[in-house]
Amino acid sequence: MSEKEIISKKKEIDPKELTACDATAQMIIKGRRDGIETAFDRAANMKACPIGADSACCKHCFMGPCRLNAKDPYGKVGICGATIDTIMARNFARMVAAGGAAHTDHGMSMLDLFREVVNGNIKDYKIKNETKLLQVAGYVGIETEGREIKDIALDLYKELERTYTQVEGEIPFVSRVPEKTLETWRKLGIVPRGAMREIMECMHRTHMGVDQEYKNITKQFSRTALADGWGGSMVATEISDILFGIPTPVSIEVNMGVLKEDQVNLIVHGHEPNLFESMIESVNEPSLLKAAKDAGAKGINLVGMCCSGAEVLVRHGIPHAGNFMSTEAILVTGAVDAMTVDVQCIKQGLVKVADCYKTPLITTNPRCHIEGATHIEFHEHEPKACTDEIVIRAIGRFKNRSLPIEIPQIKNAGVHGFSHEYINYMLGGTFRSSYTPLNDNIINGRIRGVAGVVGCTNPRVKQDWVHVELVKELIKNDILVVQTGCSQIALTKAGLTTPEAAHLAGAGLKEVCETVGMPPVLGIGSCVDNSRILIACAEMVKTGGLGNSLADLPVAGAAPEYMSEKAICIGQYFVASGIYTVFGVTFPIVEGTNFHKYMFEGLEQEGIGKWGFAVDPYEMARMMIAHIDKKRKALGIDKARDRVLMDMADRRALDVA
Ligand code: XCC
Ligand code: SF4
Repeated sequence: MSEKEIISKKKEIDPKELTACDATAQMIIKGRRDGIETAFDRAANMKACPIGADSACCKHCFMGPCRLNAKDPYGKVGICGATIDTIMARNFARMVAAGGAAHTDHGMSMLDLFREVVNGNIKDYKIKNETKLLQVAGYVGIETEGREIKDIALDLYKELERTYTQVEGEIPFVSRVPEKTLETWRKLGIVPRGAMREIMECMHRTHMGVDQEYKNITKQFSRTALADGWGGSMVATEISDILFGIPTPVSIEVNMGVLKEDQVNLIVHGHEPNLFESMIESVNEPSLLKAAKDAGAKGINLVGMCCSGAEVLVRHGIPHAGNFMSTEAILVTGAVDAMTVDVQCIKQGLVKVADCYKTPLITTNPRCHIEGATHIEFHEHEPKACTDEIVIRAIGRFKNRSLPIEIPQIKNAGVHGFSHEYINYMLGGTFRSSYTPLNDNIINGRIRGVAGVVGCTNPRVKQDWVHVELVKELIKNDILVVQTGCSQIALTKAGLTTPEAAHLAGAGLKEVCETVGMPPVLGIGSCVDNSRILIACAEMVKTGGLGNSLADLPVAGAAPEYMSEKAICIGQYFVASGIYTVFGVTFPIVEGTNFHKYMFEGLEQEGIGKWGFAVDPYEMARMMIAHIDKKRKALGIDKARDRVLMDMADRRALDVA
């Protein structure tokens, strides 16, 4: 049987059930015609391993692997005697360690780049935003008055390096955590030291025969997760802002319709902004533009996907072609002349699809080679050597296009780029830029609360659908939504990131959106930019009137279609920061066990956040809204929704009372 015949014998699900993205559905159909298999097909034909899904197995030593029974979780223990709680907690800890390692390593790359730029060893990048540099230096207590930028920058580098390497003591950005939250962390013993130490200890403790008490293991993975959220990821965001600029609102286009048949189409997919920034230079290089014209192209069309795309979407308004579950599908258009990748979320399956359409798939990062892809290494000291070469190869592919092209003619518009700095400015205006108007509107009930809806897409659920339905439900109930990562692309495709989408919001949120001219759904960047959400929450607490710790805020988080270990780590740092966080798809803990109760209830009793789980978007929304209402009640602002208006002064008086 040929490969094409084998594929045609496999289970084929109607694409409309696999994805809410019409462009992706169209490409699944074309792909099947062309004999292409994607992750959607593989997911339909490979059931998730039920034991792994419950995290009921352990392979931490070779007396095992040991398999426990999720239906009778306390019926057996592993060969060493490990209980189901130990096994699940250890597995969870290692997911957090892996996810946190991905973000913190990304952050460290940004910091390496920053150091080399400041030392003058790298000339192709520079400090783009000195104001932000001064601000960040200020946050970590570096003297800036009357000092040279270079000296401040060097001090900042040294200080932020502690985020990774510090052996003892608290990481620098702990200075941005609201006092009461920090107090709770200190009491619980979860203030992070350097990420390297936390990840190392996490791996040590989860080795066979070390930590075998699920609460103690949880303590370590909370600390590891916080080293990501308030550490590695925050460094990635802040340094990227210093080097490449702070995002401000910009009109953008998403979906596969951003590809252009008469141009050289070049996709960058992955996570680190330095590669993309250099690619922007290369596609504007006159000699390369001329080469493209000489090859018969009208120009070079650079577009992003996944988080790489999200970074340049918010900074430069570069079009975004689609999220995680569209990366194979877009190659099926036949119109992609090169796909360049760096790190994270890059499916190995891309190689085969790219091969079928003669699209060069190019890896660039020493951390990520893929069998069958071409590797052209990217060096920051000479970035254009790599990106120019990629453009040349893309032009070559354009010139030799031989296969039919089918680009779904679907393009959606939105406004993205709402950094925490911009939210500050947007709501307050130039003269009173602060979070006060946001807090006021929450207190007076026009805005019921804030939800962060973030994360991946996953072929185990209908692509984009859970994100979109959840967010529609939230805004209808006056909850302002902030977004990062692949989720925001789903919402833009559904038309919810335009100011006009305000009509889909409840009356209160609609009024605020219309007054300010903002969408009810705010796209703020890539997944490391979840740190912007942490900062926005910290600002809300510091502004006053909404309690004293992050756990007091009427906010909630969700990753309705998550798939990565990074998402698990993000979820855990939100929970440890004090935020109720609901995940969809599946949750790797057996319900009814002690560890499950601890994660879903116990942590909240310790003064931080807790986990929630639901597959259904409406149920998810109900849970988040109920939590927000509970927090409003605790703050004494629940009546405000019935238009009992209360201003900040009244609130502060209440707090004192
Ligand atoms: Fe990856 Fe960041 Fe998830 Fe998208 S949202 S699938 S992690 S690209 Ni980060
Ligand atoms: Fe089994 Fe214990 Fe070894 Fe895990 S550590 S594989 S539970 S014997």
